[in-house]
Amino acid sequence: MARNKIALIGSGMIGGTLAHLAGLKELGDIVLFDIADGIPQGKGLDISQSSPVEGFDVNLTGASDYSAIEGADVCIVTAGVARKPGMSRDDLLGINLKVMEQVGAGIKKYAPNAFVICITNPLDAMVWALQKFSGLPANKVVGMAGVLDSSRFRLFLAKEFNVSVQDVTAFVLGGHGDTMVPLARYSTVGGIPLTDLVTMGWVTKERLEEIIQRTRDGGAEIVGLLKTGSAYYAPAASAIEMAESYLKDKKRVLPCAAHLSGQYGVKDMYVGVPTVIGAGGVERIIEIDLNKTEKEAFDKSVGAVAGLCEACINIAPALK
Ligand code: PYR
Repeated sequence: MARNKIALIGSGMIGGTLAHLAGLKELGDIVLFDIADGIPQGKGLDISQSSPVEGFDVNLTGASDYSAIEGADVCIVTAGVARKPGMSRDDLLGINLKVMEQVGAGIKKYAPNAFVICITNPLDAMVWALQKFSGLPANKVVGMAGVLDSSRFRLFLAKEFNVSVQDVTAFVLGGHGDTMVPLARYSTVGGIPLTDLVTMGWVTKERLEEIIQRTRDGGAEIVGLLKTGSAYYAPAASAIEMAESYLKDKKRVLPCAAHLSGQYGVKDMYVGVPTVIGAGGVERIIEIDLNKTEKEAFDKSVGAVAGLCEACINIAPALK
C-alpha cells in the first residue's frame, strides 16, 4: 500500500515543525516546499537524519518547484510572512494574499484532490481566498485556528485548576483575531462546564474573564516574547491533529475555520465553528446554540472577518 503524501507549502518555522511531527507520527511521505531554494532541502535532510534515532520511516524531501507536490493527499499551507511585535495578523493581508494566489494555482495544478489546511494569516481571509484561488471544493479547504486557540485556552485552564490538560475541553469560535470567541459554556473540566465551575467556586467570573482575554491575546503574547516572529510549535501540532483526523478518517470534532453557506446565518465566508473532520474533509458543521451574548460576540467576529474579505476583494476583484 502506498504511503500518504503530505505537502508542506512553506518551510519556515511552522513548516519545519510540521515536517518533524508528521515524520514522528509516520503520517506519510513528506515534501517540504519553499520558494527560498535550499531551506526546504536543508530542513528535509536534517529531519531525515533524525529518523534513524527516532525510528520513523518516511521519505522526506525538499523542493522549490510546485511539481514536487504532485498527487499530495494533504497540503498544509504556511507560506507567507509572519507578524512581528506591534503588528496585528490583519497587517499581513496584502502581502500574504499575493502568496495565496501563487499557492492556490500550484495546488489547483498539482494536488486538486488534496485536503488543504491553511495556517497563513490573517487566517480566515487567507483560507477563504485560497479556496477561491485553488478552485477546490469548500469542504476540502479548511483553516487552522480553532484547535490552536482552544489549546491555549485549555492550557491556561488546566494550569488555573491544577488538573491535567487531557481533562479540559474548550471551544474557541469566530475569527482568529482579537474578536475570537472563547465559549465558557461549552468548555469543560472533566465534563463540567466552566459556568458551573464558577457557581461551584472554583474560579471567579473576573478571573475566568482574565483567562479568556489571555487566550485572545495568546498569539500576540508569543510574538512579544520571540520578537522575531510568531508561534510555531502549537500551530504545527494543531494542524497535524487536523491532518491526522482526515488521513485516518477519525472524524474528530474540531473547531476549524470552515466554509459557511448559511450556517450560523453566514454565507460564503470562513469562520471558526465546530466541525467533524474525516475522510470526506469537513464532513459536518455543527451548529451549536448560542445565547444572546455569545451570538453578539460571534457576529462581531464575523463582521471583522467580512471586513478582511472585502479588503481582499479590493486587491483582487476576481475573488468576488
Ligand atoms: C498564532 O500564534 O496565533 C498564529 O496565528 C500563528
